[in-house]
Amino acid sequence: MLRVWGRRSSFNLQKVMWLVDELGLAHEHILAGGDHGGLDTPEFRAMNPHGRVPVIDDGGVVVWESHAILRYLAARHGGEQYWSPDAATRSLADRWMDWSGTTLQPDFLTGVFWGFYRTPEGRRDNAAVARSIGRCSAHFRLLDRILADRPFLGGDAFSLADIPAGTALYRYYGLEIDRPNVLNVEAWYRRLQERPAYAQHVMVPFGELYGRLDF
Ligand SMILES: N[C@@H](CCC(=O)N[C@@H](CS)C(=O)NCC(=O)O)C(=O)O
Repeated sequence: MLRVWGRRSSFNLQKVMWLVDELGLAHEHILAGGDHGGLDTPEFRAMNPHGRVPVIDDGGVVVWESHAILRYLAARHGGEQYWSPDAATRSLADRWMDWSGTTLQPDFLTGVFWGFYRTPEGRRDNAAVARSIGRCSAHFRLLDRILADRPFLGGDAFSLADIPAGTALYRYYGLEIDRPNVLNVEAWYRRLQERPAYAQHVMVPFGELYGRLDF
């Protein structure tokens, strides 16, 4: 049986649980990280030397790093919809996953979510947060142009392309920050919210993270 470690408020765990549920995989979810702890035990470090969640154990195959887990699950269990035998088709999702990890996440998750929401008010670098919010506006305007002629980031069908960037939407729209008017992104967000797996695993209240830098 597939086992998945992570806390429900973990952005990176949410990506994995979203896919696990889309694929209908039987699994055991073990709460770990944050107030649940458990990341420093020898057993956990043997699975992930970095002591971070998410981690999966799929019948003895241990994988850490959220996008590596998404690719593993898609390749192992996703069939052609999630893992095409054609390298060019796979690259349609791959590019958006890597863009999210290297561009959107640093500006949104680190710059805005950590810099603004998770940092206690008196310790915020407001100028840096404002710059990150501005870069996020540019990223979401770009996504808006991409989504003008397609329902999902990778094209006509939901795919891995939607998961990392789509996971950011719940927090992006949940913060009191300036956002651009991006109607195509909003329509995409509505389409994702209609998916039961998104509603269950991504739309998780994140109030426990307010003003907390300790995990
Ligand atoms: N690049 C890693 C980041 C892993 C990471 O930083 N995970 C956070 C949660 S999102 C964590 O383990 N934090 C410590 C904790 O929850 O106690 C990934 O994508 O999996």
